[in-house]
Amino acid sequence: MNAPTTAPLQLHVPEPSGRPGHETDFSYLRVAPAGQVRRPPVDVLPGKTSDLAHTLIRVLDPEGRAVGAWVPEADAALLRRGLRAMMRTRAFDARMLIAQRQKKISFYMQSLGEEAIACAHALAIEPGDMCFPTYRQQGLLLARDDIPLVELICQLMSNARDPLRGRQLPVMYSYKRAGFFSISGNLATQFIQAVGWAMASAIKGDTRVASAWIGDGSTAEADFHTALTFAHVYRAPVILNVVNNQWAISTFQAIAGGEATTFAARGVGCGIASLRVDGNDFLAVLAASRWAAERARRNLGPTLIEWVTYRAGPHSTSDDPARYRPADDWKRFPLGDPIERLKQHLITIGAWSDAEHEAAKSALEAEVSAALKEAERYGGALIDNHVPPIESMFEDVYKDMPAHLQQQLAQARAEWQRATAGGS
Ligand SMILES: Cc1ncc(C[n+]2csc(CCOP(=O)(O)OP(=O)(O)O)c2C)c(N)n1
Ligand SMILES: [Mg+2]
Repeated sequence: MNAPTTAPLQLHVPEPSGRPGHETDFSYLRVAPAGQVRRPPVDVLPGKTSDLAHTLIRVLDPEGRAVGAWVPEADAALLRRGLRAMMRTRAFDARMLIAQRQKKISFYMQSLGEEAIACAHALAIEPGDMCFPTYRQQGLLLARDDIPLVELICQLMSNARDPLRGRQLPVMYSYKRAGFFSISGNLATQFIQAVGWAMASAIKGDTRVASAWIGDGSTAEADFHTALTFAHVYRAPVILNVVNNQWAISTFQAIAGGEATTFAARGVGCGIASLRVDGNDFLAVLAASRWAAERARRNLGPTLIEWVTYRAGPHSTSDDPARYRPADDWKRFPLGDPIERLKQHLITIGAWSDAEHEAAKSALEAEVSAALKEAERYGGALIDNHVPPIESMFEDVYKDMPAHLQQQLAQARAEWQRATAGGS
């Protein structure tokens, strides 16, 4: 007897629900109304957070009111500070994008549309905690008053005042004093580094916690899964942030596994308490970040948070999103614009006005322009062909330069002199 016929096997290849010229259907997002999701105590067992990993924690309702169990304690002064941090980040990004187009800097990456995540998180962690950011968390630095804008721009220009002395790509900052670990371009390395740092903090009996950052696309890297295993097994004091901005350059988040389940659900599967949060809701980000930081600091273990947001700009200055998604996607994104939403909330509670908003916007734009002007005075790789001294290739690796590097430095100096003298 013949076996019953079956259809040929085929693979499922996820596709975005929108493409250029055809609107995105955002119903795939699994959005919950504001105020609907429960807030468990911070010592909840990880396995009991499964529902929180499949829904969406939101605080701000469509009218700008803060509702539900996740409303954080935050006075108007703190919220105005948060709004200013987001506006400053956006003003900085916008001006640096223009500077790249003007060929003052070679490369830039914006965080347009995602500002609430880093800016609110910065207000939820403590001095001494260490973030392991990707290139899209500049808000962690711009939310602070102790990192001069001029210095950031000098890094972008690789000029004489670049604190990293031209050794890092533009935007790959490093600020130990601000708890901002050197950015690595190798995606997902942040996760294993952060978990290792958090484990070391616990081994030393310290009180500082780590915060790891990764994008939706990068969760497909093995490092992500290795980090979850170590964080779970040793209950490392770490916050595991997954920024799901829907895109990894031109690849839709479903290709990294966001279609049949959520990124937050990865955490629960690994025995890690997990939340899925509206990343464009400043109050929700503040509340969830505090919840996770408290768990880490009280030695209750790691928390994974999926921040749902939208990468409103191109991936970088080298990308053209009009080729792979509808141009008006961000305007139609159901979670809106984080700045507009917090502004509306502050106006609703009588702590802000349109006039104050416009004045703050102009002042921040002026601050960024003045900083750019000053940074330009120190030259730059594209402005005056600034080349760092050859010694800088050999310095800062060892405390005392070993003999073999001293020899190589002498040789490099001699060859550099010959090459530059030989041109005439
Ligand atoms: C290990 C590794 N693979 C590939 C790249 C190239 N790359 C740089 S950014 C990027 C997309 C990352 O997307 P996602 O993780 O979603 O972060 P997003 O840019 O959206 O913030 C890729 C593939 C890289 N830098 N490192
Ligand atoms: Mg992404």
